[in-house]
Amino acid sequence: MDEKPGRSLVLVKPDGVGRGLIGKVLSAIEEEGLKIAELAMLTLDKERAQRFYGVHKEKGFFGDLIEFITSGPIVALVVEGDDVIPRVREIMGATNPKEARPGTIRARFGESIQRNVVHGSDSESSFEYEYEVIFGS
Ligand code: 3AN
Repeated sequence: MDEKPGRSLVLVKPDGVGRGLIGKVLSAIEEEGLKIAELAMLTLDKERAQRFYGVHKEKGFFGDLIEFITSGPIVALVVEGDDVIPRVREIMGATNPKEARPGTIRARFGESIQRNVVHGSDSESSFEYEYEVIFGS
């Protein structure tokens, strides 16, 4: 029996939406041969943003991160495909755009470790959690 394709929760963050980079992110995903299965534009409130980034709540940058991710609309995607989680992370590049491999989304468009245009799930369990926060009731 064929295995179900994996899923990753991808966000185009407020910097990416504000700078007109939605299309570039969608293209990079589609050109990788991955499928966009769900798509929504929304603005996170503080409570939902804090839940989304719950694993980082003890970090010094948490307040800034919440401020930033709630600063404007985001585009949330469910991306499907084989090995989707590492493949999305590969096309996004490292968290810090200065360390991101040339050609990746963050290397091309990221301005800083915070303003790095995109988010992608780092594991299947993160996907399940993030999907519930963003697309759940
Ligand atoms: P990634 O999104 O690459 O998985 P995480 O999960 O370590 O990175 O961090 C989540 C988000 O928190 C990052 N996308 C970035 O916006 C922000 N972040 C991570 N580390 C820092 C830091 N040292 N200073 C400011 N923001 C950070």
